[in-house]
Amino acid sequence: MSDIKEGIQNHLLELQLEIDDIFAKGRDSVVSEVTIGQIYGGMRGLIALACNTSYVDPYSGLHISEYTTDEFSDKLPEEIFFLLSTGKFPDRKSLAEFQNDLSLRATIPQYTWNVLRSLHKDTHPMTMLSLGILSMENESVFKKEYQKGLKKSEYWEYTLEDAMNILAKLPGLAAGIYQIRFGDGNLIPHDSNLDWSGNLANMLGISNDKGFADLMRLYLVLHCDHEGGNVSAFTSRVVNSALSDLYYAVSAGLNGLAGPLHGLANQECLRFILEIHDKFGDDPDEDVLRAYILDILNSGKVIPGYGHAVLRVTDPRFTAFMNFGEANCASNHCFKIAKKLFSVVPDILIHYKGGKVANPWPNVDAMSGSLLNHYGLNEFDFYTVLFGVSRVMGFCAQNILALGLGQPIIRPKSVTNRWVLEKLTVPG
Ligand code: NMX
Ligand code: MLT
Repeated sequence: MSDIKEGIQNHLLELQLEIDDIFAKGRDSVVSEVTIGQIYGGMRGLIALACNTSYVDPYSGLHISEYTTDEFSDKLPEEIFFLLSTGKFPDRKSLAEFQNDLSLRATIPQYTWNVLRSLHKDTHPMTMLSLGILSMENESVFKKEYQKGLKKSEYWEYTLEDAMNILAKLPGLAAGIYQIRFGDGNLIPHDSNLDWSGNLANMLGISNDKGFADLMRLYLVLHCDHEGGNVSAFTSRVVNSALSDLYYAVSAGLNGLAGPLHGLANQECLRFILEIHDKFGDDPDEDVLRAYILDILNSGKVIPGYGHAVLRVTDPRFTAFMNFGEANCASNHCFKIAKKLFSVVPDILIHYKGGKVANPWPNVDAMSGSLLNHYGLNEFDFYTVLFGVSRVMGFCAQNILALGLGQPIIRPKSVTNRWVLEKLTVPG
């Protein structure tokens, strides 16, 4: 048995013991009540899911296992996937075994390239990523084994197989999409001497600068997971809870990530920064910037990269990117504008419309595009693909653990206005 599989097996046993203890102490205890406002308001703040890969604290941000963002941001993405799915970092031997296994599975079938090359030239790279994964669905080991007859306790093992196959192919798939959509269509081959993010950096063929490879590593680490309730992870889990295999679930999650209020915000951020640059130059006056931000708000648009459904402070992932920028691209014009926005936007959002914006602080998307711009990755339609490559680690780990813990199909109850009105007039 591979070390990662053994690690997951052990983690599942620990998690199951905790759940047994929780159930023994109070299976019927109430931990959250739902208001009518929440029913109509996207269920924000409603505690209704268990997810053990990661946890987002409103004030200290993303935690994976016991580690804060600061404490894991110097790791490799492969180590992070190990942590998400086993609760522990791998030792050197387990890491090498895992990386080697990924390397052996990296080949992408020709039919996937045929599908991607047949699309309209303006197809969004996120559509290509989602479709690329979905095109390989016939390869699902889980599906084949399920059709033969699988015990429920074995679901997670074959889902891990699918996860390994999908993760292994992601850097090549993403880089291939970049070449087909923005380059000359020639693919740079996978290099088994490079690690997961090193391969992505290399196959993109954008920059040989070590800083770019370092940024890809950091990028793939910081976007890996954000607990269970964000649009893409939740979508992926709901789809997989019907036992649709991981290819369906990952593709579905990516479709959610492609929305401008979620992952696409990173491309919107750079678009926004470039607009500011075009209008006001390298070093816009803060008052001019304030007036511009207010104009945007008054036209009914959101300020991309600001706000969050859970966080109530500056996203530590933003801070990690800003620190990287200070060290590696402090003179870049986009980075300087992103920094200036950080000193101007929160104060405006705090006071905007009587404080209706719950979190005026920047999220992960407010800074990442400026760093990519510095290294010459200027096709901002591609940015969410990078987010997606990383976030698939979270989708995979969340689904493996949920299946391993025997979680059932997800099916909350919805109600009609009439039902709510009756509930209000006839309480109880
Ligand atoms: N600019 C303008 N208005 C905002 C912003 C913002 N950045 N953030 C929230 N609001 C508004 C929001 O539209 C809502 O207005 P209304 O009542 O008129 O519908 C009001 O403030 C209350 O919303 P919140 O409860 O603060 O935020 P919510 O939980 O609904 O949404 C986001 C969270 C992240 C969707 C929201 O803050 C947003 O649209 N931000 C900009 C897009 C963005 O950066 N998304 C990336 C999120 C991170 N990611 O990578 O996925
Ligand atoms: C994420 O990383 O998924 C975003 O910050 C959105 C969220 O957590 O809701």
